[in-house]
Amino acid sequence: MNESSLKKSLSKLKLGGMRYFDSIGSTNDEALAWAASGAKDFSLVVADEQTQGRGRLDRKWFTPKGSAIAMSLILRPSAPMRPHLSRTVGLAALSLADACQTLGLSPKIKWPNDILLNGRKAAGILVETVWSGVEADSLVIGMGINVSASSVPPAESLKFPATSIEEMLGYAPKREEVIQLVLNACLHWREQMGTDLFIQAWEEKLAFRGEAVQIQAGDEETTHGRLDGLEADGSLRLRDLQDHSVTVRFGDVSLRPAA
Ligand code: BT5
Repeated sequence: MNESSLKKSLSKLKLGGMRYFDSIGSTNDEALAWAASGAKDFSLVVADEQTQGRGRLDRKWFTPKGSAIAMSLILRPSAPMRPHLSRTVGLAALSLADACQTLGLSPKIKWPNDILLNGRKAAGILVETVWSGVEADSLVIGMGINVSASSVPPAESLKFPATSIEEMLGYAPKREEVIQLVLNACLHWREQMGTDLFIQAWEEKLAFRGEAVQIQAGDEETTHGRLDGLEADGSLRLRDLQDHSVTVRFGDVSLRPAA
């Protein structure tokens, strides 16, 4: 992938703008700065390599040269989208899942922000907001996708096992084609963001649905329960051991199958 092959693949999409980097610290940092200085809706930052790629809570995200996708999409929320901004991570997850499915894979969404292939993490999402007072001026959807096998970090550096599209498909698709699939799916799901169908589609793709899981949120005690589904705002719903409904909100949450 290079700037011109990417531009060619995305030529039919109405992007607000595009910035491509052979190497960058973090595409989310670039997109946040661009959004704050007036980037148009649906502008895209893509890099071949990230040297300071970030996950949640500034955890490191590994994007070695020539093997992965690091992209950040800037959305300026329209009036109908505004009441549903808490669903933005779902928009990203459904877009990534659709792209994987089009490639012939069977993705699952590990709530809130991971895409699993065969139970292993193949992509991560980091949504960040540019605020204007109390209003969200724009959203930056950062997506990191392991395309080639060489994008997968060493197992000993990970808390959750990882994989790549190549490991699952037997070949590495062109990264610019994967980006095109993700953006097309995003255009579709963005229009549906306020609908019940959106929540249903998101719910259907959840990993561990109906299974026993444990949730660790920050320093709080671990919650044990069965993964039930999603609330209207995209929060996760569990049934605890007493069969009570428990809502888990977004944040520093890690979801695991029950030990
Ligand atoms: C995430 O965080 O999964 C969000 C990752 C978002 C990355 C994109 S790339 C484009 C944009 N620019 C950025 O700077 N970021 C976004 P979290 O759930 O906190 O998971 C982070 C953890 O995933 C790390 O602590 C590692 O254990 C693991 N990890 C790091 N690199 C990985 C990779 N390439 N594949 C699988 N797991 C990885």
